[in-house]
Amino acid sequence: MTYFKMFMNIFYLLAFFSQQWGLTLALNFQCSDVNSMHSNNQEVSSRLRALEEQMLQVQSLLQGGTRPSYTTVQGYPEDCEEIYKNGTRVEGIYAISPDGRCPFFVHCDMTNGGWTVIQRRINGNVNFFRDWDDYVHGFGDVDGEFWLGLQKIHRLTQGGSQIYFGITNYDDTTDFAHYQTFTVHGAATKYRMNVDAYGYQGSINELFTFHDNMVFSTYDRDNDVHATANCCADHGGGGWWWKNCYKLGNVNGIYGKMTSGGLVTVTSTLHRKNGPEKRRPPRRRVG
Ligand SMILES: [Ca+2]
Repeated sequence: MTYFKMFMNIFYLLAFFSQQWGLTLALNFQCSDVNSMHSNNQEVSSRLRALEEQMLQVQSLLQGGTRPSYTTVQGYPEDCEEIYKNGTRVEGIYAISPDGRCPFFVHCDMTNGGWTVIQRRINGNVNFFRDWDDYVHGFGDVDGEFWLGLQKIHRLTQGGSQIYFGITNYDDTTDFAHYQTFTVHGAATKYRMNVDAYGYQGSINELFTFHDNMVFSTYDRDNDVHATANCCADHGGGGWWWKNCYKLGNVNGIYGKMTSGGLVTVTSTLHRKNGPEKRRPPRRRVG
């Protein structure tokens, strides 16, 4: 490569990043929810991670690859799966927009095909004993422990999604539970959740459909169906689609604490990914 070509390529890279950085800043001014989960330092870190993804796309372009074909507003990918399918394999933080509205940052797990992580607990540093507003808007750090927030989870899952629970038990053994159908509805429904056992795969018995069609509860919003108990407050204070009270799970409960009546977890991760088909599969017949 001649010096001239190298200079032109570097100039092109700088121009592209300048354009993308400006776009990100402009969008952040318009979208207050983008900033809700992050301190200033965390935001700078997240933006740099997002730029890493953009850099990989530019490198592909310079090497004769195809132009990125993200489908949503102003070039933001719909989710981690779309980033993965465009050739990126680097796990980390990326900006996405699942519905063309304000983009936000997520942690992408790229080891199994591009999963968008919606909850993560790894060390107990983040308090999950939170009120309704925190569970709606999200809390923690997407580079560490966090709950992404019901509004964003709704935006991610309303078109159809799968969910995968990666679980580390109290005795350090691991389990998983993978559902083909998972949807969280909007605020007007109190973020009602639907999950289906059709196609279930897991190392544990199928438990999550116990919570099918439940609305979300926090310690200050008792929306469970238990007439006398506040399931959330009585089981560690973590928000969930409580029923009367839970099977799977208390994944937002007290970190590392063995609790009665449910799955014992110290680490759990939920993912979102587009389902192989958008239509809801038929319910499995039970007798
Ligand atoms: Ca109750």
